[in-house]
Amino acid sequence: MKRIIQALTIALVGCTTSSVFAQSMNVDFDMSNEEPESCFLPTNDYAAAGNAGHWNSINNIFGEMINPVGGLRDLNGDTTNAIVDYDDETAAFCHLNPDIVDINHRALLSDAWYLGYLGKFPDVITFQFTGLQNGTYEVITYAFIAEDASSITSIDVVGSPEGPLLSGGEWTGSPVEGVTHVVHHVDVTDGTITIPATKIAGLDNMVNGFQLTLIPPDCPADIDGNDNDVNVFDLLALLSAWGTNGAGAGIAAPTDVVDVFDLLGLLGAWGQCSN
Ligand SMILES: [Ca+2]
Ligand SMILES: [Ca+2]
Ligand SMILES: [Ca+2]
Ligand SMILES: [Ca+2]
Repeated sequence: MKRIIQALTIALVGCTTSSVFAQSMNVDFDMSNEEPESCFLPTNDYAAAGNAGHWNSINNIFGEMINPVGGLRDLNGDTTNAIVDYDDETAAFCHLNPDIVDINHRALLSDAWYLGYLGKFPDVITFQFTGLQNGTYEVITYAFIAEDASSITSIDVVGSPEGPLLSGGEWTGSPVEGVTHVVHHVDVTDGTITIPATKIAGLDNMVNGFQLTLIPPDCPADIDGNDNDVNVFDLLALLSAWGTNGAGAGIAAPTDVVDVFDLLGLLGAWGQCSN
């Protein structure tokens, strides 16, 4: 066994692993470029209701949604192929929410794309992410206006099991599901997530931003690096733990020992993990 591991290790010189699921991202519809004294971009340590990490500032020039040069950045700040856009004529605004004291909550929730303002803007706006890596995503949509607890917005994520969900109500000091935001899940097969937002009640309605999380598939054979890829590194980890209760023992029963059934399970799952 040792010799096999040594041979495989030698064969691997020059190979590197890479994280293939680095496509989780935070998006703030953000007017900090135009009104820096009132509106801000959240800091990277701000998780809101999702994950902390880089926040993309998506601003507005004459109704055009302006994405970062090269595409949206993931939570690490690395460029992805994804962009976000919308389908209608509206605008983004900055407005002060004196009730929202926390600077990062304010940074996310005080600037937004408007819909349904006294008929000035459409009652339905559809946002769309394109160029995403395929997989299962959790989608958090912020649709909240602190000044108007009667403002209710319906958010749908096309293809999600949850369907349309309502967002709106009283500010309580922190993000609350169903008040400041809603949570959907969706399987992405063509790189696209489509999110219609509909005014239900209130004077004006706002969509403040999004958090997308690519959910890693359940992949018990991915025992090395948790990179959602079953490859020779996982095989090496399994062989290193042969006969013990170490890495790979749980791929196949009996789950307290790494044996040939685990090896067969790993080989059967070879390649990219998928849902
Ligand atoms: Ca902002
Ligand atoms: Ca915002
Ligand atoms: Ca792996
Ligand atoms: Ca086993």
